Amino acid sequence: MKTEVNDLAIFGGPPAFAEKLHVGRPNFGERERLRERFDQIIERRWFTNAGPYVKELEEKLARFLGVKHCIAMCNATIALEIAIKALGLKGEVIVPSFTFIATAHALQWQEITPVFCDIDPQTHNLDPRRVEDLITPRTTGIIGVHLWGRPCDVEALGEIARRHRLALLFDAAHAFACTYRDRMIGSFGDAEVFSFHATKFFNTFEGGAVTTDDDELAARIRLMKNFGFAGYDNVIYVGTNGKMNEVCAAMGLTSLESLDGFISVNRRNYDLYRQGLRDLPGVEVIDYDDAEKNNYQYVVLEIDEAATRLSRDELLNILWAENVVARRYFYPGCHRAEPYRTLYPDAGANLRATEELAQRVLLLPNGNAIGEPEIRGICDVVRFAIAQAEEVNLRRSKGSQTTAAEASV
Ligand code: T4K
Repeated sequence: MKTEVNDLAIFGGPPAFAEKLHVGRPNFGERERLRERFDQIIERRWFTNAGPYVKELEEKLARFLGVKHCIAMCNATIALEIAIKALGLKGEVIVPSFTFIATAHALQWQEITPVFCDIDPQTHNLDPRRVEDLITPRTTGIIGVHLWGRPCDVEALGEIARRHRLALLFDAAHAFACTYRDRMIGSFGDAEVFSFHATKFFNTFEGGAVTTDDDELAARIRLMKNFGFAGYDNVIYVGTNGKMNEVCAAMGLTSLESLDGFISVNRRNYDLYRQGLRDLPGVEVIDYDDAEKNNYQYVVLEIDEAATRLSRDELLNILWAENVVARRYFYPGCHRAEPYRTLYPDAGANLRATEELAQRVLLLPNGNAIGEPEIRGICDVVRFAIAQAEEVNLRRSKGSQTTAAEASV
């Protein structure tokens, strides 16, 4: 327990945790089931290319999500690229800047211009009122991101897309097992893309999927993720290699069996954070709508420096020194990363909510790698640091210590 400012690790005190606590520590299910499946893969000598585990995973995911087609892929970035190409997007596509860089890169990679749109500061998702202002004759589509698993305004975006005859794709990387108006995310828009990366609540080591109710689109995507092969020696389409392998599918099937457990651990942890940080002025833990299904994977704080008197970045430094590797997803916003900041140096002028949020957001560890003692310890550090804000700022302005952020993680 820290009682004076010198106890903070940033000022030389012992860190609150002996081991680093990461935001993205992977969840995993039954080890024995996974081993059995690995043995099966070796026995069968079928390692990739639409193997039996991939097919089983696709079927189970499609059923779980209530969607006609699920095409498993090697990761969500390739899945996004393929979905974008299969939808025939070109010219300009409207996307949020407040997202992981892959959403923008999947367009730029194909020489499509990502047109960055501001978010609604309440939901952190695309603001449909701003989307319409950005549509030009070159616009071919909209990509909404269900950030933190909280659904976009699917209805408003769908209505805009229909009226302007634009494709509508959702980056659902965070939104596996979440609902919008009681319906599973996965069958909205023309297609949706999930990430099953190790850091995601449901993971396949690396992986992703495109889901859609559109038969033709699904057939095109299946071809594209397999070099365009329609059978041995028969290439009928341009394609790439987006295939998921059997090891990843085995992990996916095993993770799927523990899904309810992952959600209840995340939910319990999320509630503990909310309790631990309750009534702390200037610190808000973002809400999930309890009327919907959520995976509670992301514990997202918004830090209002005017109230805490401690900046988000100073709090980050303090936490890192204590071995809590909190993250600033998605600082500084795609528009401030290369190549976008060079290509569109003035983009920030239209992205006020994005720029403000990027200064406030801080994510804390969740998942089945951490539990109650760690969460109580993290909340104690946050409370203590904020209570000592004045003293911390004074010392830091004298520049007596290096920052944790300067040290490598
Ligand atoms: N769209 C959105 C909205 C996304 O958020 C993402 C990915 C994508 C698309 C693209 O999906 P993928 O192509 O990746 O399927 C991480 C993830 O790498 C990335 O998948 C994720 N979003 C993003 C939000 O977070 P980084 O670069 O911040 O962190 P990373 O991968 O180094 O992991 C974070 C921490 O987790 C590490 O410091 C340590 C811990 N960790 C990580 C791995 C991989 C572990 O403890 N064990 C592990 O195996 O991007």
